[in-house]
Amino acid sequence: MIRTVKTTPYTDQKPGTSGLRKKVPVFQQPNYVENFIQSVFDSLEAFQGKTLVIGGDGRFYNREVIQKAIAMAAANGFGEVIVGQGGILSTPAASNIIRKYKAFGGLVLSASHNPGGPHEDFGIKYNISNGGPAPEKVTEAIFARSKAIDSYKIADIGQVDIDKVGSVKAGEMTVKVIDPVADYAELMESLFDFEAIRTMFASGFRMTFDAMHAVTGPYAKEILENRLGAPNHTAHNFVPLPDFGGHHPDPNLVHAKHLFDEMMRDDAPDFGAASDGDGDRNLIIGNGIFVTPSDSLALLAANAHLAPGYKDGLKGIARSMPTSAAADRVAEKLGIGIYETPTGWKFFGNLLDAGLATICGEESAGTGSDHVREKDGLWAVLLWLNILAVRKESVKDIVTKHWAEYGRNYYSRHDYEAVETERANAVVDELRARLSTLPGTSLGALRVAAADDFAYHDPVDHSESRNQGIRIMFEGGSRVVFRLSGTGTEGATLRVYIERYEADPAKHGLDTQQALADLIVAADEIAGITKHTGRSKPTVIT
Ligand code: VG1
Ligand code: CO
Repeated sequence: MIRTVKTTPYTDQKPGTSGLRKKVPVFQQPNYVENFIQSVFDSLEAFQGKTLVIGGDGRFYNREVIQKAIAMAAANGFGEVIVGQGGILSTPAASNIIRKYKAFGGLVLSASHNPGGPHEDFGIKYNISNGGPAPEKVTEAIFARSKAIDSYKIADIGQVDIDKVGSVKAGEMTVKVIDPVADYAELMESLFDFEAIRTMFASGFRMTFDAMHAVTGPYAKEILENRLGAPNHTAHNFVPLPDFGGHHPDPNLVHAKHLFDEMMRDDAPDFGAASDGDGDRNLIIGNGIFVTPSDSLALLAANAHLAPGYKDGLKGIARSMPTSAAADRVAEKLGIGIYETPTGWKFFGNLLDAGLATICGEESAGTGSDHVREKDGLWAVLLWLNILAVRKESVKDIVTKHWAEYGRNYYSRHDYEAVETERANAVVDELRARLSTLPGTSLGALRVAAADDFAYHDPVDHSESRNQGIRIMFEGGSRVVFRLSGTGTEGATLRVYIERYEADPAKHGLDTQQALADLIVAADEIAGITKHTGRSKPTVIT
């Protein structure tokens, strides 16, 4: 039986950088989830009888929301739901399923790298038929609808068994429960030289992978250990837990510090990697060297042709604006296009669909390609492994040779988390007001060459996205960028991105924070971070 239930709108269901993210108790308010899902469905057209993919990263509240989503999909007229067994689908796997089975779209349940548990974070994101996050036009329509919604539709179908692979009926609709890993593993085999990687492992190559008790555990076990022959125990923390074992499933130098420490030891393995809550981010550390995500993007682009899936070369590279310009130099050398987009994977979709870019990346540990329409943590790890298997050099050698050839972009991001929203807004508003007066001014030895608030003109659909981050460019190519996070759930997070280019190989061995020291001081001076936020140092440095 289909019921139409009366409801009243919530005013805060505005999707951010990557879907709607809130604390679990917010999602647990009466009809909160239902309102949002109905707002998504109401913003779509002509999905009757079509397929909806549903999956999540296994965090607390995942199963409850999946049951609601299935019952609402049935009531709203979808013909079929494809759901990962146990409600599990990594974000890139969900993107693949949408594309492979030509679904109308998908609901991806995740708050990514944010912690999980009864008092932590949850999230819902809608992906369109290309497998990618809904573009701004759609998320704006969803938000508008959520402010006016007065009812939702739900089918009384009881609990659907999502733990057994196979098909069941939910009213008129079919629910197909699939193995979350198989299709994804097959896709990876089609892109990379598994034989070469197997040979490398067989000859003693040592790797450590931290799944952080998040969604990539089952994927890493199957692909790295079962299919590529890496020794048992290569994947750590591989059982997904609803609270990620009480940790932040964020693969950065703070939350995966143990991995960094292990990789800096004399007897470190050859290769260390980790992924985040929903499996779309990656951390890459070689024996004795951390590879910044911006460098990793550049390196992967420069070497991608060594993997079978990219042997014909790249069409272009896209990076988010705050990501370092290391990839630009690679694009230049390859004679291919380089695109600079606002933060968030949704802006890459059009470039990938139009065949303008093949590889995309963000400084926040996201890299991916046109194989799906999301960033993809294990994909980046496997491309690295493929490159290592072909080049037969250490990560450190590959990175230092890359710097010698292209120069090094020293890069770091400083986050000030959970700042009072008004204080964080004050930083940005004040900066914005001063933009036109900054060029020509000096801070110590640094002279401001240009300053603006980044705006993006999409070359494919010609949409405009304004106010995407404040850029202060210095003479000589250094820059600092300021923007507010669109994924946090507590106050505001101010992100400061700092970059300096160094062409001289004799100066490539500096400590990153030291190499950026004058820019860090300048950033605080220009933006008055300490003055406005009362913070004397960042919460997280990556
Ligand atoms: C952050 C990152 C951004 C990334 C987004 C989603 O957004 O900076 O690069 O695309 O998270 O990634 P923000 O607005 O907080 O800076 V994930 O792995 O959280 O889906
Ligand atoms: Co993520």
